[in-house]
Amino acid sequence: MEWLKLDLPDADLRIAPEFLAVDEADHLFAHLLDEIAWEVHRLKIHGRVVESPRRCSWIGDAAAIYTYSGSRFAPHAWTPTLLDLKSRAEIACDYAFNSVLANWYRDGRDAMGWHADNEPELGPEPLIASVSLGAERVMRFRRGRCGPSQGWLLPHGSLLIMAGTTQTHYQHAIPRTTRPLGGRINLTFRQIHRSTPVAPG
Ligand SMILES: O=C(O)CCC(=O)C(=O)O
Ligand SMILES: [Mn+2]
Repeated sequence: MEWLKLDLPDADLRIAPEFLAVDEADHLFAHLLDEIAWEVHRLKIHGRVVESPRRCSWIGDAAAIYTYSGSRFAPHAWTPTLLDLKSRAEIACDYAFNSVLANWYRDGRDAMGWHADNEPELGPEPLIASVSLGAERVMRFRRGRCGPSQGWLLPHGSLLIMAGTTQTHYQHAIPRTTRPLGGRINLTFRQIHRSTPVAPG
């Protein structure tokens, strides 16, 4: 499997464009569309509750409780398909995962806003393995909250690793596009080290 390094200072970004063969990626896309319990996540952004502009599902080991964008998510159980893909991502990355955030972008209007995956339960230098299936979308990175941004296309069947200090120095986003596009599923495998304590009261 060939890895390409994406050139950003103080980040560790590597992509295997052909992690999955096209036929397998096609099959997985169709299968996961059905198999995953897709939901609208309610997120707190700048103090306002908003609905995720895409469908999501938090899946993993029972203890892998994740708090992001002000909401706490208890995991759905692993499916056989996702467990198999997790093992293959673990071998490719030489890292262990206990959870995955699945996102389904139904078309170019679905998106993900600027953020860093820097929640405390991910640890200081998380390694996140991101598998993309379906329509190619651009993922943009910017230094801090307002640096100039740079984008890469994430191909069908690719595996992107975000590691080291990537989340410390950069934010990333999947912007909306008016290009007529089909659906895309993205799976970010993560290791949750401990759940965030529940606030008293
Ligand atoms: O859809 C993607 O490629 C990125 C998803 C992402 O950034 C996330 O799940 O935190
Ligand atoms: Mn992210």
